[in-house]
Amino acid sequence: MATNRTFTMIKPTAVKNGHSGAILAQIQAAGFRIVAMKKTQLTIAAAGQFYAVHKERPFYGELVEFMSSGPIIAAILEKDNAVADFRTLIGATNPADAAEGTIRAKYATSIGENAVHGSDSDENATIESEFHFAGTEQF
Ligand code: 3AN
Repeated sequence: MATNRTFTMIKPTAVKNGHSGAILAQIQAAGFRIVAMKKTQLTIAAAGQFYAVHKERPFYGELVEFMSSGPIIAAILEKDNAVADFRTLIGATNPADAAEGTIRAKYATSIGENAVHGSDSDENATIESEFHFAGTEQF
């Protein structure tokens, strides 16, 4: 997959609170093109696999439980410098540290329930995109 792509999920609380439309509008206004998108719910097993890289971290169990607690919106996004630019758009992991106007500053309710996921590298963007989408679902 090209390195101008990143992967995102709108997390369960943000979906439940009705912020999906506003978040997607902000993502598109920032110049990202939607390559693939779906509303889905992760099983505990799937969330555990997706976040396996965090297995040893103290918040792993809480993270897996939260991310499987309700529907999410998963999407692949395309833009020059997608991974870095998307992380700038969403802001810091802890919403208390997220810059004003960023998606997490506006919609996150806590460090765990922080509104959106954004891939942290081109390599992980590819792995995470392939976790959620077949090639035939990407346009
Ligand atoms: P980011 O999502 O900004 O790359 P990571 O990779 O450090 O941040 O963490 C992955 C996810 O784990 C975060 N999006 C957040 O939901 C959760 N998380 C990170 N740190 C904590 C924490 N201290 N307590 C609870 N959940 C956390």
